[in-house]
Amino acid sequence: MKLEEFLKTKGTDEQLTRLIMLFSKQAANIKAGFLSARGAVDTQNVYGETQMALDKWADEILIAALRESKLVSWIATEEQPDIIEVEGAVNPFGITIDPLDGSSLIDVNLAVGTIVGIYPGHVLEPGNTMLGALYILYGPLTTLTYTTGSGVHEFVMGEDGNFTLMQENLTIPEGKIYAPGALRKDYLPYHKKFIEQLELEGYKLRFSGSFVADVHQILHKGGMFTYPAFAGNDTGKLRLLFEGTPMGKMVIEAGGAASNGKGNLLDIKPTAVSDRIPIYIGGKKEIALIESYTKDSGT
Ligand code: AFP
Repeated sequence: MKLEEFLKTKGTDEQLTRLIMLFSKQAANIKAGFLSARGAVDTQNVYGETQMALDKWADEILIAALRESKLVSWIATEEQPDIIEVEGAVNPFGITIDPLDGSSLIDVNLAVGTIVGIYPGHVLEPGNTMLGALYILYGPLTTLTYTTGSGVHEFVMGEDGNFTLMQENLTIPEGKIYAPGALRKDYLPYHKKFIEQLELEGYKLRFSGSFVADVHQILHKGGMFTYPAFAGNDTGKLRLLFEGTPMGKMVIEAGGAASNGKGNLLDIKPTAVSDRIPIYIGGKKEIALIESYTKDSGT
């Protein structure tokens, strides 16, 4: 079944359907850019990182498409310092976009993705107010996975650029994969204990440098992803709004959990678009374990 038909049969709100379809239509454009926009450009984003040409490309085409559609009032993207307000928008929706997560992997041809969070209004609100989330993964196949609060559903792009249902009602299985970010030498004691426990239980290491690809794998195979706080850095590396919240929403809707190590990631109200946060995402069992270790440590 095609994506649009599926959204209709699920009774998805008409404006949300249009928004999800807009992103699905941009997937082929972004893929086309993989061939034409390679290499780095010498500008920096708000985090002081050098932007790859393709990040800019994806950022620009998504913002242009959203502006033209007038489907959302607010657009926050990882590549822009300020939240964009859309003149004459027909919906009060706010949207967060990581145009190309894992961009350091582009030049070595590994999987990267676009992550989107959808809010009923402004985006500086806790994730539990979200209307939905989606991500597009550009791997050997291009897939689109979305939730609007009634299941997590996955689609695959065909040669014509349209998406067809691959898996309905995805649920995270029990599994033994762990994807740990940060350097082991910098682990804080409660985190070290957690990772050692997983290793003792036979968890296998799978960390690619693309959060969206790693969480996608865990959604299918079970286990957990973490980019923790570490020595000298109490927020970790990943962004709450662009990475943690939307992928957290996805995994929670699939029966898993998402945490900052102390509590639900979706309960946290951002203070700024640039907020970073320690992240633990995956199975309920693993997230309960790290939260118990954090609590015991009095952190
Ligand atoms: P980019 O989108 O800038 O490539 O960042 C990737 C990322 O935020 C996330 O996708 C990875 O899990 C993480 O960084 C990798 O970080 P390290 O390079 O520190 O392992």
